Amino acid sequence: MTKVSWSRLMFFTMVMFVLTLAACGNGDTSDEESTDNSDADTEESVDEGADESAESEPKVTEFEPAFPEQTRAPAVETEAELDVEVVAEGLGVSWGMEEFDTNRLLVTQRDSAELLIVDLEDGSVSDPIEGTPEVNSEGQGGLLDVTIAPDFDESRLVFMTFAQDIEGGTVTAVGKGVLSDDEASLEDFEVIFQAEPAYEGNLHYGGRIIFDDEDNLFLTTGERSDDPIRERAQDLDAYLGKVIHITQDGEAVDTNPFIEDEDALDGIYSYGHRNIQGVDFHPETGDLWIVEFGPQAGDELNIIEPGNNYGWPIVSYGIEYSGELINDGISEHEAQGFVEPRYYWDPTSAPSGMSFYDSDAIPEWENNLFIGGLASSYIARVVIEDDLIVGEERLLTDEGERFRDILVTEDGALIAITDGGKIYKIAAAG
Ligand SMILES: [Ca+2]
Repeated sequence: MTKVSWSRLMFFTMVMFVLTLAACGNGDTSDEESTDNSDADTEESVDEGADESAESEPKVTEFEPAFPEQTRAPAVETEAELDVEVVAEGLGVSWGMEEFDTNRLLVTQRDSAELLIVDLEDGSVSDPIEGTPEVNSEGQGGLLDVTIAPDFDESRLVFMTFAQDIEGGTVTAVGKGVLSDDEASLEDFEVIFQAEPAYEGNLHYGGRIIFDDEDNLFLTTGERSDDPIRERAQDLDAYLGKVIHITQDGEAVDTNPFIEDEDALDGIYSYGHRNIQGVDFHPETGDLWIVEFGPQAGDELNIIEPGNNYGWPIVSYGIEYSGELINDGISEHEAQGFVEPRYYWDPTSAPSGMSFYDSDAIPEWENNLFIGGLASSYIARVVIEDDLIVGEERLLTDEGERFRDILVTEDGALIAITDGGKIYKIAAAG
């Protein structure tokens, strides 16, 4: 295991800020994948007087927020002493994880479609679990998220999302299988849901899943990126660009908002989203929060309510990668009949997986939201009061990693997995 000094992490923050700007400004149309070479000349030009906070960076767009707290929150800094440890490294793109047993994680490998068990105490990594599904691993596809059934201790049910080949292209699919007692295989794996229509493309699968307190699943999808398919995010007869609410058998939950609407798909819970890779319930309010990847800037934090339209691609606080305006260049959501994001980023935070800190192990972090950044190469800590974002901090800025997913263990450690195949553990010092 490798120990990383926290002060050293903070020292190189500015370096990564410069790199982030370089990565964001390159006009690459493949947002998620754009920065694989961005770490090249890292350790140059440390500007000691620099401020790396969200509030002081140059903006990409001319848009103004609908309310003052909607973007560029004041910088905050964790006061507690923290230990940062690389628990495991050398893995592939690690996309999703779940703590299925105390300090033991199920971790997906996106490209190889492997499901692994990682022990946080000794850093050991298991052989791949047999019985995982066939995936399409082109582009942003592959084996994506993993979670366990609420009654896992009895049922041993594991749920996963993945990009699947079907007639007409690929879809975001959800499947489930039973983890064998020896933890070596997933048995009776079956696909329970496919977010149709299929599309011949390999971008924007969304793919996070989370159980609610009635033991049903929320699934997030993407709108498959390309113009015009992305316009299907607005359509209620397509599962693209949606939050979807299904049972453990893949059926629509019978309280869903469009059940009575014959022209709408029953599984849809909310719509008008771009690419949602982060979802969690606020520990205090119980609200469902998501983070969605914007175009160039305009990544959004949203509180999801049933039946609501979040506006993509009609309105956005971001612009096209080409620099052109999106649609008519309208940012304000509410005036156009859409839900305003609670928060948005300009420039981008390239947000992927996220987790609320629902432990008291680090008291000042309680109910804060932690979001993994890809091209941005940091973990965003977001402080929320009364559903307003009142502070933002950037963690692990000098690591040069693309942070793909975040979880908080039962012991209150913050775990981050990366596209570079590392597993970080951040815990209170001592
Ligand atoms: Ca929106």
